[in-house]
Amino acid sequence: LIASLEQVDQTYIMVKPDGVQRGVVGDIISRFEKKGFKLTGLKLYQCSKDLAEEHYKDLKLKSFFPKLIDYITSGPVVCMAWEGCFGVVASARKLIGATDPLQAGPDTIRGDLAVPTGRNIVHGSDSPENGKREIALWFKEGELCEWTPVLTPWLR
Ligand code: 3AN
Repeated sequence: LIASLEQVDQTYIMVKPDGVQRGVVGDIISRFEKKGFKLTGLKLYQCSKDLAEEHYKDLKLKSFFPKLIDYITSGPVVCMAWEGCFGVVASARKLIGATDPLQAGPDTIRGDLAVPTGRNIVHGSDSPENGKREIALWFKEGELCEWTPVLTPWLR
């Protein structure tokens, strides 16, 4: 347990344009805060088509790819970097719920707040490697903050 607490991972979480439009940004941030993960980056951002395509490059051959890019660039998103002990990436995906919100469990973000897969309001990295890649893609140097949680140092 001690060893796994020492290994720190990062995950990139993004409230998609529908989440911003629907006013659920605070609710979504709150779920990660309450879980005990550490916020290291946060911004409201209108992304370019190029950035959206790079972010979703693994889905380039999917039939829904053009619609996905239109959706992600349709308005501002909220970009977040969250840090936690080993397991933060998978745990964040549990909080988010299944890709298809109708299959997502109750008490998950998508299960509680979304209906169609094409408007599933939030993104979360699917591996620690992609967490690093996506945070580097969406944040510039100087936009991330290293800080020590004074009140809950045992959480990480
Ligand atoms: P997740 O976001 O749960 O990791 P991925 O990586 O398979 O799921 O898909 C990335 C995004 O592509 C989804 N969040 C969703 O917005 C969109 N997407 C995935 N599958 C479909 C689909 N069948 N139809 C429309 N959009 C989809």
